[in-house]
Amino acid sequence: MRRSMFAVLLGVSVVASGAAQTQAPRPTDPAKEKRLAWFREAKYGMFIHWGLYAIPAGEWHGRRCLGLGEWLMNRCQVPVREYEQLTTQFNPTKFDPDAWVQLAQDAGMKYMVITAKHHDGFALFKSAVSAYNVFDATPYHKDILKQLADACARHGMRLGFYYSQSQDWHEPGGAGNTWDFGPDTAPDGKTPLKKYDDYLRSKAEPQVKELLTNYGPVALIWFDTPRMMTPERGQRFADIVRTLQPDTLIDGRLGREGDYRSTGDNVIPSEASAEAWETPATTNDTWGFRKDDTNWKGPGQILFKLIDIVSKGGNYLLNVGPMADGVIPQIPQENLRTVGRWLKVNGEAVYGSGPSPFGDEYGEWTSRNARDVRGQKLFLPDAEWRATVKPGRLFLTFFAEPRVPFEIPPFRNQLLRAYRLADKAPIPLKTENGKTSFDMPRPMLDPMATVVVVEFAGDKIVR
Ligand code: H79
Repeated sequence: MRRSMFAVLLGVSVVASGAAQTQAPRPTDPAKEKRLAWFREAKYGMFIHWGLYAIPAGEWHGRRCLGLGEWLMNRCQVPVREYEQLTTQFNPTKFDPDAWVQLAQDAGMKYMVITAKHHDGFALFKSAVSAYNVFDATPYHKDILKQLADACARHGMRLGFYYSQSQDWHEPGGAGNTWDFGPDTAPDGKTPLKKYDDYLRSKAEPQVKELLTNYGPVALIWFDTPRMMTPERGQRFADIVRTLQPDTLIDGRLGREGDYRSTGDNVIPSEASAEAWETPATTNDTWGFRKDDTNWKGPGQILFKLIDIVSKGGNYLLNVGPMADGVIPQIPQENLRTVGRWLKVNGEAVYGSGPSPFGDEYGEWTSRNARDVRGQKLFLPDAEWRATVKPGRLFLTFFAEPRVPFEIPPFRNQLLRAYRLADKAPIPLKTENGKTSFDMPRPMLDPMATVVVVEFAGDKIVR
């Protein structure tokens, strides 16, 4: 059942103007598509950035280190020997893995991805490869990943691991630590000045093996910032993953092609695409906890981004940054649960749904000569409504009351009926001059977002 539905979803043609349309269709790899089936259904996952950096939380000995919380060691140029001292303070007595998984489930998230090792090099798991890990180096003396993996198994939640394969500021051979170990490369930007392959072979590769051996099924490995990675180096990691767990997905930042495309951090593309992709994103302006960052995205913003992404064929991997004691800050918890309550009622528009058969609703490219900071033509987004599809059903999610009447963009299939998803209240369709429209009952049932389902004849929309 699951697979046949997936096949139908794949058949949905993606209508997108501009760049996406000019891309040649990629040859499909059946093994890859099979691995991706759950991912394409899931749509929404929880990212967790947690590590030693949650202790200083953006401040080093009274000095603020601006930027991302997990980048503190880099931004304040903290020497390895000093930063390592944080291990003596890592003792998250309030860490409750079941509570984290429960939050993800309440939020409507279908997978979780946690930082097994971030750029600072500290492992949240017991490792025979390096003693710089939570089990061997801290008074807590327990394996975080093992506890979370067990909780995920108990609750039927998929779990993936973020692993910084290239940057490792703790190791002389790893990329990134210029303040202790000098520049990574010669001025040509390519020739390593460090024993980079020794680091890969002695730490990164064997630790990835540990992750794929000791924690049960691993949904995905989330590699990041492939500095100095070449296709050959990337292939060594891919071989480890495929050999140990052939179903584990590889994200888009390994340095060799992955199973899906990762956008830039917090970047949502302007248009749909048929290939699998994922946006990693923050709930405030940092990944790792910072005590001074209270710029939380509200539930309405989070929900819009989720639906926007799903309507473009992607997944939303939304981050939380637990505090040093193991507790996820209350405000994002509440915001995620608010979105989760909406998904309990309206989840059919999201899980397993394909991208919009239209595309004009995303907005339009400016007709003027305005450019963004990267010199790209400006896209002027619209945020009134988004469309997602399942066989025979079109979901129109409204974030604001539509102009009355709302005109359904034309397609050939016969329209059967329309109703509000939340309470199944019928919505009369009016057809005039070949154009079908409806009046959204006012006020909108749910001002955050209200879904209208339009049933049509046939499985997929033909325009
Ligand atoms: O794990 C999260 C980030 O830490 C990681 N990717 C997400 C998922 C990431 N690594 N690198 N980057 C993101 C790009 C980093 C850019 C910056 Fe900086 C870090 C801007 C400010 C701090 C590097 C240091 C560039 C300027 C200063």
